[in-house]
Amino acid sequence: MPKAKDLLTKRIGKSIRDRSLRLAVLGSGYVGLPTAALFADAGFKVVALDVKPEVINAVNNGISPINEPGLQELVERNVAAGRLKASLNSQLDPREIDAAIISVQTPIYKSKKPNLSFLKKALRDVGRGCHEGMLIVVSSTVPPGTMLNLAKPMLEELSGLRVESDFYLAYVPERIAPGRALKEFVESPRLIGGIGPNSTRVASELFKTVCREVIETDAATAEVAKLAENTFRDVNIAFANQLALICEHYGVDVKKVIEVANTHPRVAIHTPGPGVGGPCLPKDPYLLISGIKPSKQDIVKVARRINDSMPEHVVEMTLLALKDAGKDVRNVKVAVLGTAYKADVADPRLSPAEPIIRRLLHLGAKVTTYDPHCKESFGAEKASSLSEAVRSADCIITVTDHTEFKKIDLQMLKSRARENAIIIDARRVFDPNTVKAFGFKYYGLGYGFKN
Ligand code: SAJ
Repeated sequence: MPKAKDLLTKRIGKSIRDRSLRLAVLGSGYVGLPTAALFADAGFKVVALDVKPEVINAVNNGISPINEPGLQELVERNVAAGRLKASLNSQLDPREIDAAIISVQTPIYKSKKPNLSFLKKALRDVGRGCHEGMLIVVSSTVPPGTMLNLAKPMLEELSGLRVESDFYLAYVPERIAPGRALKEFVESPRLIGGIGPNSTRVASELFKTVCREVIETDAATAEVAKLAENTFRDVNIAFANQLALICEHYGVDVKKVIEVANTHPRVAIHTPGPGVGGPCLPKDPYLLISGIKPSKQDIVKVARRINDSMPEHVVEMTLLALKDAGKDVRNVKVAVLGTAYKADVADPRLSPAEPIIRRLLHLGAKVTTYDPHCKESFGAEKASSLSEAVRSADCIITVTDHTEFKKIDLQMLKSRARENAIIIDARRVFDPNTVKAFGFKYYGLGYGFKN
């Protein structure tokens, strides 16, 4: 006769295959809502939970509150089909669901230590009704050891059940980049880190219904791997940024340096810029090192410091350029192009534009922003068009590499901006020689002042 735990595994496996499994996604943000919508589209009945009534209302009216390519259609279709609905967290009855995916934010405090309060609250909400055969997945980015030392004991204590024999628990980190979230959710291999083999197997079955490829591992490995991915990127960008400063010193163009260095088969240097923003890279490296003894030789912290110093470097470049042009920062109009944290997204979270704009405002400059996607202006004046933003500008700073900025009509720029206007190309969207031929003074990040 099969053991009770095998029957449980079989039961949930069958409910995944025949789509009768009822799923709740806790946290309907940039990751949670795409998750809920994609599982609904795969045929499951999904409830997307959030604490914000405006998010719930929007989703239940078939409207995506998040600007993500393809998400609006997906939400609309699945709400209309009755597979997707949204509800307040407080209305969650875990006994009415068979699986939960936790996608709440895990920010850091000012001290750079992890703030797990949202995760704990979500675990409590699910744990108090956790029942036999249930699958609980944590998708939020967490410090190493969180699944074993926090999620498992909390859920076992709240439910009185044992993980692996009575219910299933897995860490399945997200790897989606805003702007390409739906495509990457489906196409990027998904790490499945169960607390034990049963949990891995069940979580794998669920994610295989949406993701093209799953990679089975254990929870602790998945936790560290997720943080390693983003930290690797942050460290690589920090190296590119330091290289940019070195190139400025020698009057060499970092763009050309990276282009030729990257022809080496084992070299892949990232792109320097005015700073590293967004909800993940500025935070995840701190989660990676949050549990270990501080060390003097810490590449992770140094990289963070380098990347955090880039906005100030852009301000210094601007001040130097203004000084060279004999202009006083208090009497100039600066046009900042781009407030989103990266190209072609509307998201302003931790954008390097913020410290740059606030510092220039503090120094007395008149700052006007223009961003074709992002509404934020960080206290500066907001122009409704590019041409309005650059009108009578003494200085133009490119902070985000939106596609639109790479196609700027330099003739228009020339006719709208002041005579001899300065371009601070912090994202290197322009060709320096073309810009100079139009009569602008050009200062590029990693391009140098001597060029
Ligand atoms: N940036 C550079 N130079 C580069 C690449 C990026 O300066 O060469 C800057 C961007 O402009 C931006 C910041 O870094 O300000 C972060 O952008 P990003 O594209 O590196 O990352 P995110 O935050 O949009 O998404 C990352 C992704 N992680 C990796 O690529 C390893 C994504 O796959 C993750 O799912 C996401 O973090 C997350 O949520 O963890």
